[in-house]
Amino acid sequence: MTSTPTLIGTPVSPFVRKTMAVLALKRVDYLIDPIVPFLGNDRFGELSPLRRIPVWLDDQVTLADSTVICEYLEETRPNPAVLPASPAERAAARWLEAFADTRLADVLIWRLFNKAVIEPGVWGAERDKAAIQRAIAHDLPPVLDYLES
Ligand SMILES: N[C@@H](CCC(=O)N[C@@H](CS)C(=O)NCC(=O)O)C(=O)O
Repeated sequence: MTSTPTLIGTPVSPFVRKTMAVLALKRVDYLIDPIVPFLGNDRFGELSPLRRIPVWLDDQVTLADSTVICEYLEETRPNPAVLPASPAERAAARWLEAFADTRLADVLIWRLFNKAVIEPGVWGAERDKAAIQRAIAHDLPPVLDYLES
């Protein structure tokens, strides 16, 4: 008998939510262990050597990257597909994913959410309003313009 897979990571993370969206589209049964990565214990460090979420655990694999997890889900559960059929459209979809995982995440998670929520809420630092304003006014518009285009 196979055990129910587990997704480790709080849905506050967009990388966890990306993986949850693919799991929902594919109607996969799984358990969620909604940990906050900064507070993860030694066991978390063993499962996720970069100490990042999400982590996927099933009878076959332990994976600690959302893109790798989603590709694994696509290959092991091909219907319904989340990627388009043609190579060009698949590549375009993968590029949007890569852009979102890097530049969009850098601005939204690290420059904005980190300054507005994590630093004051988790680490007790003073909220850096100038940095937040800079991210909203300067860093975010070109990223959203590119996605709109
Ligand atoms: N490339 C990774 C990035 C995951 C990532 O950066 N997750 C953040 C939460 S949004 C995290 O775990 N951060 C913890 C840390 O940086 O210590 C993926 O796609 O899974």
